Amino acid sequence: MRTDTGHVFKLTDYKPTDFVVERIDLTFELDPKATIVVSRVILHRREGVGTDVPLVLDGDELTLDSLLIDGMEIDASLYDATPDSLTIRELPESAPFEITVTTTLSPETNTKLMGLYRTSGVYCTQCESEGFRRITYFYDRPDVLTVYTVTIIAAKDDAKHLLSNGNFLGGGNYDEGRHFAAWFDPHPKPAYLFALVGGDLGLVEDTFTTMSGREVALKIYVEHGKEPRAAYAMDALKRSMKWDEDVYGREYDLDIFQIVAVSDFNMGAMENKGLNVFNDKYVLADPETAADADYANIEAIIAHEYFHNWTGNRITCRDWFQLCLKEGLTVYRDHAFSADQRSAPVKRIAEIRLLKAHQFPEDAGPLAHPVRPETYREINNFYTATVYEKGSEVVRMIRTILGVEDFRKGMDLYFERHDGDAATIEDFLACFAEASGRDLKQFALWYSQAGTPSVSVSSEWNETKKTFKVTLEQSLAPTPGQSRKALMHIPLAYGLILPDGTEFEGQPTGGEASDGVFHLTKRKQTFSFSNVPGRPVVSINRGFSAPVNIAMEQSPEDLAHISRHESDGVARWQALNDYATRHLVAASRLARDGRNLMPAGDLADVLIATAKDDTLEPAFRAQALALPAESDIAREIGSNIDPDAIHTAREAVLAEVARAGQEVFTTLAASAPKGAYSPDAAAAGQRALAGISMSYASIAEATAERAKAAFNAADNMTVLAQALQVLAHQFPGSDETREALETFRTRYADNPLVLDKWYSIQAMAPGAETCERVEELLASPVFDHTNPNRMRSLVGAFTAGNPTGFNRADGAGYRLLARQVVEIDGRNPQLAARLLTAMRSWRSLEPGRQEQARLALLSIRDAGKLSADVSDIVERMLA
Ligand code: 0A1
Ligand code: ZN
Repeated sequence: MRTDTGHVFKLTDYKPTDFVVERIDLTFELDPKATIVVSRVILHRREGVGTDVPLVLDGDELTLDSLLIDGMEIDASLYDATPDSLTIRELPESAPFEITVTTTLSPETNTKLMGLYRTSGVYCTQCESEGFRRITYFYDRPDVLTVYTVTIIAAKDDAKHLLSNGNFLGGGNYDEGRHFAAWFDPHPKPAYLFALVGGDLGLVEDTFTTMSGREVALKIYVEHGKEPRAAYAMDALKRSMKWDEDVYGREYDLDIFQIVAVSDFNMGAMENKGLNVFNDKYVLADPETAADADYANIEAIIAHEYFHNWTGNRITCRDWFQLCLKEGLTVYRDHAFSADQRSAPVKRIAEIRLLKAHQFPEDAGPLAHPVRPETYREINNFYTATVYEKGSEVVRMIRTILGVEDFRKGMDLYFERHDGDAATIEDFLACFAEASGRDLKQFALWYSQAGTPSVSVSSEWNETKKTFKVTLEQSLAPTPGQSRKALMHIPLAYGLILPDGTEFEGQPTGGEASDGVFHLTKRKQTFSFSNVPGRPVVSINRGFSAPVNIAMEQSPEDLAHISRHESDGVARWQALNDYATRHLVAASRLARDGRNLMPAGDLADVLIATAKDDTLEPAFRAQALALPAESDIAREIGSNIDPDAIHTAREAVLAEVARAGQEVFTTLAASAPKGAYSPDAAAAGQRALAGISMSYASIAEATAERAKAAFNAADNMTVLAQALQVLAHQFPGSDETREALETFRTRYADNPLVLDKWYSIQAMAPGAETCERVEELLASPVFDHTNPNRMRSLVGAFTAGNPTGFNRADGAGYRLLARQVVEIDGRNPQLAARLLTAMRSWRSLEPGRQEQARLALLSIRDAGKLSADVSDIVERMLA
């Protein structure tokens, strides 16, 4: 294991390499225990670098079998090889030279799933961020771009398909039942985009004709027998390719695009040039095994990886500090794609929910970091909601500030100027500044300052003068390593809704406000409107134009006015959600103090009216009915959190809404589309509305019968999983629930991805007892501890999706996680570190739980040999 060296990498230390790589030729002789890798690299000394400077290449757990320079052995005194590096001295002054490095790997025992490993009999690689150095000694950094030629040799019966990046050069038979394939990728790339796959796989093929008329072969490789389940992914791929041409004018650039689905993968997927490797969860779908959310995820992730071909691969990052350059931008692009394919407001609502659920707590806790971090100890710990989701929000704000046209001009300039480069955030911003003539210096703080800004909003209506003033004031709390913050440029979209429900169109004075956006650039600014016919209600941060917390005293009547008249669906949902959140926070406080809760009749009325309003699309109504989660309420409360009180309050409100709207919910519960299943957004929206209504109706009836009947009658996974969840969460211990869980388990015993839903639903069942149930499931001989999807579906779902169970007052939930983290760390540090981040908000708990959490964190810290990944997280959490 690479244990923690404590070394801190700094953005300001960036320096180009001493040697320039001209090309690399790799040969792999695949074998489960002893794969031989021969790497021939041509390099030359960079101009101005002294002849006394050695070549220092990266390694990780490597042993050097042999080293040749220009085909000749060299004296042992001229090089040093350690597991982490290869240093070669006395290399030519300026002429190019070739080094030949041979290493031997054991893919079968590579449990970290970084570098070359085996999963279900398939050889596969994962090189981002620093996996290539586990294959051979090389400059494993994103600013070293070169062309790759790859030859793969393997026993035919061990690996029938031999794949790598770029275009296929040729292949054929070799000796003793072996064969080979050779690939050449003409596009210079960094090592993290290298990929190799070898295995006997099922293949789904199609073609795509690009806008310039080139035909591209599309191939998706999956386990044999699962080919029909790749049809939706293929369709999503073709739609993504077309969308990038239509919206950004970006065309695919190789003759072939390949996707391979594997069952052991640390993340969602990886954008290796021309050869994407996917977690099979994000490729495989059919109505019987995948729910609507799975289809939507597949569509989004296929698009995300495909879009990386331009934002990430053609233009890559200079160093890992710039990760958001490719990730934030590509998330922004995949969000826009999904919005175009589905309902834009519903997609935006889901994004806001996700951002607030994952990124806001990160920004408010010990793991807070800027969108572009300035230091790191372990880069794998920076594939975060901040880099990805907030990174996307920052790009979205650039679009808001510039407007659609100038934004597109900036993107065009970026593609034109930096194609083939390893670029920085400064390069990216300069393109937008130049294309629009706007100064983005203050805006750039979004990349360097961590934390979620707060904006307090107050307003003043003068009935006699008919003036209306909106005062905005920004603040940003200190975050780790950043005690003082500078003032930000915050673009806040707004609307002034008049008493008759129409919108006031006048322009304010007091600062820049164009196209319905206040540009808050000072600490405090007042925007004044005159000739306003009647007292308006402000709808602020419409569509969540800036990722900030808004503090505003708004009466329930004003919020109801917005939610009735807002023309923008997202803003309408925001008003409703704010209203519900405020109620739930107040109710939770009463529950904590053991007092009676106030009635929820007004809230219930608004929700039921929305549920009934068939001028609104069903998916929107389903979103409106989904009350803020317990974790959302906890985040709003902020400190001294008692998860049990929140649960009690939320359940009581749910029950009150359910009883008040029983009739409506009963009708809507039967409104799911009939006939053959289709994953399209409209049908999925209808199922979502029917599903949540079924859940309310069941709560009102206080029996498991309705959910059990839905379970028995279900002819697709969306309805089946929804019914199982209602049973397990609302009626635990009932006969119906026991029976349904058993039916589900036996029906899908051979389908691990579906069984993951069974694990997650049980792990998220509220209440202290779930902790024991999770332990029991973990101890089951059929549970595969080495597979990341299994671990996430059980341990991840429990820790991140079950506030009462995980935060059990006696600390048993924290101890469970601590034991798992230490155990997993020995095999797969990345996974262990990621699971541990579930404890990032531990300091906002009430004192008793805080102490239990602290003890659990200390037990990890003192557990002995920890990976760099886990030790980095645990140290930051305890700091
Ligand atoms: N670049 C990928 C995410 C990714 C990062 C690291 C990995 O290593 C295990 C794998 C994938 C993306 O954004 O999709
Ligand atoms: Zn990505």
